[in-house]
Amino acid sequence: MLCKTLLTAVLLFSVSVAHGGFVTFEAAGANPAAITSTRDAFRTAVGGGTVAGANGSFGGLRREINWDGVPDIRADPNLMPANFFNVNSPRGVVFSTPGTGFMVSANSGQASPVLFGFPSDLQTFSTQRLFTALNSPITDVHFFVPGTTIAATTSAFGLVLVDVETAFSSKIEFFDQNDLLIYSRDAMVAGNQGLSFLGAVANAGERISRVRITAGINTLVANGDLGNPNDEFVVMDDFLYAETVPVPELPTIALLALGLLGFSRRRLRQEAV
Ligand SMILES: [Ca+2]
Ligand SMILES: [Ca+2]
Ligand SMILES: [Ca+2]
Repeated sequence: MLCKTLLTAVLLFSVSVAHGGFVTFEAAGANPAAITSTRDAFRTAVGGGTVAGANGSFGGLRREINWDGVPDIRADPNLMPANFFNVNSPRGVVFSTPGTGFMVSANSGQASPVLFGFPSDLQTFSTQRLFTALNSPITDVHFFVPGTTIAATTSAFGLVLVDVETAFSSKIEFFDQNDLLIYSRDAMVAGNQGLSFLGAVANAGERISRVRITAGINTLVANGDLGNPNDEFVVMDDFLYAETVPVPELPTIALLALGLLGFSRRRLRQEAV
């Protein structure tokens, strides 16, 4: 009986991971107003709140990163450390990229031009800073218990993309703890200088261990300098995600399961005798 219960629990868990769904939130348009109601609906689905507390926290239920509080010394032309939002401002995310690092754009009055030097292509959703990987369109987002190295997962992630002009150029992908792809969605086209919101919320208990953002095809090399002037250039603004939850230690679960199985086998043998 115990064996059967355990097996059923394992099967249910597997089914929910493999076949669960996500609710998508998406919109695109020429200005912030075009995507604000969709962003607000995403916020509501992940716990609500409109005014951030310390470290971008909304009541302990979700977080946001709008890049705007990053100090000048960590902004264009300087790199932003990949772990800035788990160390300097602990929000439970660390970035990686096949490229050469990360940059947030300058505020007006800094030595570097604003908007990464592309005022005719880019605009902000939240003023004034934007975010991008350098020399790659790919940013991977890894989740942690904020301020620690304890691996964590989230149940929802969304972001604002800037200047998506061609279909299938930009997307988000979610991976579970086994690095299996559990969600993928292309961003809506917003046109030159436009804004796209794209996010998804787990509705069947799925846990997101990593988010891969593909922002366009082009790459920013430095302020005003693209990898290929002819390719689709896309950068990012606000990130929104559900509060991270620590990953259960697998050895503990495995030991518990093995212990239960051993116990039930002993009982079965005893009953048979
Ligand atoms: Ca453009
Ligand atoms: Ca911003
Ligand atoms: Ca573009």
